[in-house]
Amino acid sequence: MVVKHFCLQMEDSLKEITSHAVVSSWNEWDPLKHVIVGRASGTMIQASEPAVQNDWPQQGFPLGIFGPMPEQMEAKANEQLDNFAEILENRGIRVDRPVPLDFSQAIQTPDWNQDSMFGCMPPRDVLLTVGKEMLEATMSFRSRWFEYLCYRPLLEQYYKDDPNFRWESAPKPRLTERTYKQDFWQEWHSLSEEERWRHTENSDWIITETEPLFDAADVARFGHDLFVQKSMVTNDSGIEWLRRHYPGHRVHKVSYTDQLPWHIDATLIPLRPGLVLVNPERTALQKAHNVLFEKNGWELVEAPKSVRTEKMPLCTCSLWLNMNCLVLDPKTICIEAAETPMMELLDKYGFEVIPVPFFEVSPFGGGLHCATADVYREGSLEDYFPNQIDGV
Ligand code: ABU
Repeated sequence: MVVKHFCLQMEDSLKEITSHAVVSSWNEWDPLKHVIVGRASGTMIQASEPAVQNDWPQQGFPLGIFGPMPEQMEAKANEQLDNFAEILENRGIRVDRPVPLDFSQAIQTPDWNQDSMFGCMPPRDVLLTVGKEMLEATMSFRSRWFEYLCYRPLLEQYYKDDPNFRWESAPKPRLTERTYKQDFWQEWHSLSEEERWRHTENSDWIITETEPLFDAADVARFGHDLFVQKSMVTNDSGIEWLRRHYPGHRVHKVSYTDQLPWHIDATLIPLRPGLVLVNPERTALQKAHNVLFEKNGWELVEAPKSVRTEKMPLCTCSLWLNMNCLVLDPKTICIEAAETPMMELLDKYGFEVIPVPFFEVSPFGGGLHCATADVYREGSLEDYFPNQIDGV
């Protein structure tokens, strides 16, 4: 009798172990327990392609020249990434790292050839975790078409370990000439400021509506509500695809006064229920945007400017990376170590602020949020916007 009881108990605890959720994350603030942190190794100034025209003659990369990021820069970036991973691990968070490919290799599909890839520092661009699902984004640069492969060893493992993990991949885009507006960059460089703003108001950038396109980093997760930015890399069709893919969620299409928008995570940053960080230079183009937050009791806090006045060489991100933070739980947040005004602001709001040196990582694709992808946060799916309104 005793033996039978013991066996049943064993069975129960085994069931518990095997059904323990490895993957789950519904928002940007619940207690973080497991995360992916990117690597700088092998990152390239990618070869020109329709969507990307790097032109840095002063740094040895004039238009048309591509190649690996300088070795010393890569070493410093990896040092800061490793240090960040260690900070997280010391706080009891499990950290996984991607497996870099040879990004210097030329790649091809039946539709195109591309002379190089990019890298795997910013997993946030590629992987979108919503609940028990991780979704590989379509991406819209040819150089980033195969980037998901760096995360496959991890996703394969999560799939084995978690019987409830939903592993999804959005339709791989063709990225043919039809996906891009011809001569966009040439025209853009000849436009006046006023004409550029007109393009922005009309969300008129390089990608067409030929096929659904989105980067995962254009999505800000607030439980039931997903705010998705239309941008240089995310089109209407991509937002519609996300809407159909998440029928249990409300997908809000948003855009801001950002001339060449590229990812929402230096524009709209959820901090905790009721508190969202907003970019004072990027106001929402939808009048209903702020009303929706206010009607649901959210405070919109304007971010202070970065202490820096110059970006790192070879950096494609803006100085607003000071907003690109990682929330560890509703009371704890990682901020770039030099960004004192941001740290002081969040301290006033009751956060324990963890300073993380990260500026050297910026040329490799972003800040602390970009460099991570959620695997597991405690918490469940909640509705933080019970009062919906039209127009956003
Ligand atoms: N990938 C985040 C970059 C956003 C920005 O530079 O504004």
